[in-house]
Amino acid sequence: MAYIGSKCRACKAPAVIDLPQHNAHFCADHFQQLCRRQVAKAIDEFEMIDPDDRVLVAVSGGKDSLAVWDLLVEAGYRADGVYVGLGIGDYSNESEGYARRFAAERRLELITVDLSEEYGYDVPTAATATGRVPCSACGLSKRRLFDRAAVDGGYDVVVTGHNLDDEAAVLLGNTLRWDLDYLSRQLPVLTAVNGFPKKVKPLIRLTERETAAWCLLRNIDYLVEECPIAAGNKHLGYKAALNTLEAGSPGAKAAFYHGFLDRMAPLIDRRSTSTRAAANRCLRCGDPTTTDVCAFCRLVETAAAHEPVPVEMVLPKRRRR
Ligand code: Q46
Ligand code: ZN
Ligand code: ZN
Repeated sequence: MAYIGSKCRACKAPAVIDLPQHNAHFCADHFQQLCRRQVAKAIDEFEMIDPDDRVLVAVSGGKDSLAVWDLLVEAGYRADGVYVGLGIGDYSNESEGYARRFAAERRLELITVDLSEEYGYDVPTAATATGRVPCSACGLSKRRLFDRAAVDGGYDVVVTGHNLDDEAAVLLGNTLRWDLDYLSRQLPVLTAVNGFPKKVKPLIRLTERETAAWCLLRNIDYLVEECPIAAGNKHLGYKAALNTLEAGSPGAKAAFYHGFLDRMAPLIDRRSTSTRAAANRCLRCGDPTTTDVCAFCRLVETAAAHEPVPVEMVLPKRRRR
């Protein structure tokens, strides 16, 4: 995959990737060094992980979560993985296979949790039962199950594979609505509070093109297919808009997101009304909540009482046969 005639900025060997935001090409070795440096910089700058922390990586079987797990293990962190079976048809079956193979080939510990077995519902059923877009029920379920797995397993920190594209897209959505509450919570580190584990995003300095290239160069086999029920997820449109800007102004995406973290986030700090810090306790599960029964317990009650819904019923219309 060498770029014909292009040379690595660091060593002048044939380049395998061009990074317009760095105005440079890199060979395989120097590209990997750049990825390691970017992850180490994010971890240091935001005090994400201590060297002796027990780390739990939320793994989906996609490129980002497998790349961050690989990068952390390579850097010497004690990192296990957790995979949540969401019941999204073949997509879930395949993604679990990728996560399991990655862990088995590297002799890493992978915890698996199945939403249907543990709580009696899956994402298609939850989306239908609540009448909301699938990502809403899915995100809430994943957050809770990752938190639970971390607390039950005695882990110090939960790592997610959110990359620069993900974070910039969420930031654009929050900014378009000037949602100060969400903006004030959009930080790459959530501290441990009220029994919730610390959560961090070490890939905020890498784009999804870079995490894909990392996987390719490191022989990491990942699920390329996107989630079939992601439609309705506005972030896909925000990502496309940012990619258009980036094509015309390389580095715009990073400047937008990191400028927010450097200059805007400190100004709106402490506005957050996150349920993580709420004083009330859920009557069902005992977790912090601003209402009597937390959003997750309400979701479980609604979804588990509903007839199981096959994934085909929640596919966007253009994907149904
Ligand atoms: S798995 Fe779940 Fe994602 Fe699919 S339903 Fe949405 S949130 S898109 S990362
Ligand atoms: Zn080089
Ligand atoms: Zn609850």
